[in-house]
Amino acid sequence: MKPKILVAREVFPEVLERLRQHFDVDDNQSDAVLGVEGLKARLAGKAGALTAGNDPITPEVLAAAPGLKAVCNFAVGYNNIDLAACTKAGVMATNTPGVLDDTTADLAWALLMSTARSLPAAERWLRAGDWPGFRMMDWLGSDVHHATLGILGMGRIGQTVARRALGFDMTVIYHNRSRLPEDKEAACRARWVDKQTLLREADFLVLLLPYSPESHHVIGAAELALMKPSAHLINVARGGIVDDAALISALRQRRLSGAALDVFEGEPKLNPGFLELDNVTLTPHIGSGSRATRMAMAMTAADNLIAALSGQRPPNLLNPDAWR
Ligand code: 8YV
Repeated sequence: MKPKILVAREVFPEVLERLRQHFDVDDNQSDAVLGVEGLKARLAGKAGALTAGNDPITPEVLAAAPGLKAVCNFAVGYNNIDLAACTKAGVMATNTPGVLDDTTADLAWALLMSTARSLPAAERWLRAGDWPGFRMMDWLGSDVHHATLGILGMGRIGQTVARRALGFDMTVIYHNRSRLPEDKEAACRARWVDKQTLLREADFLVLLLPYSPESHHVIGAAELALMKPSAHLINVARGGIVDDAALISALRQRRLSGAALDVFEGEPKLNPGFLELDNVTLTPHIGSGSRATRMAMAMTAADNLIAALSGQRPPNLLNPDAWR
């Protein structure tokens, strides 16, 4: 008999097909968000699960699924998974590092360019029929070329964003708990600085750190106050890293020129303050959203699950202590 698994969200048919070769699959192609109660009900009797970054794998969910051996996120972030609780329950947890670096870095750049030149607001203005023709003073943006790019969180995606800055002749500075080895710094022509220097000097500050209790509100009122009034903030990492209320206040008072955000505190709900502002670009958590990358993420998660339930160590195991 094949092991039973849950695919907690909609995935490509090719992924389901691959999983069905190995498992008895309970799918959720209607894509209803299951939440804690839904997961508890659907995970009972299952040996494994493919989950999205917003499926909460809590101690309560784990307690309802005593047969569970592996939870494989199709996301690089795993703040939805209580890793310590998984380890305690002997459940392997995996993520999908690497496959989404370029696509997420591309979106970071799209947002950076977008906020630099107020593209969404300018387009709304044009669509509304408000464009009277050329005027010298309309939509005066910020130059990206030769500006200083600051990156907070210099993992794989941060480095990928940095390498793209070369084409814009930018100065690149970064802050990370640990400094990159010299060859990696050289590859992205980036210089390590302390956090205060990063905040003070960046013309464009891109956030690329994982969410955890330590990174909660890493950018709040005090940090925003250190930034140049001409600067732009770009967040493609996680909601909660930025104090959204403090950001709205800074943008409203033009203490910060602009922001571009793909992630929000409490998403998919949005602080309504954002909607009143023209100096913010808003996208619905689409950092990894190219067809090829989403397919690679889902297939990577499937590979992890197949390995985990066939007695092999999954390639992207997050909690080695759960490996039996
Ligand atoms: C996912 C993400 O789209 O990988 C991550 O951490 O935030 C996104 O790429 C999302 O979490 C769906 O699982």
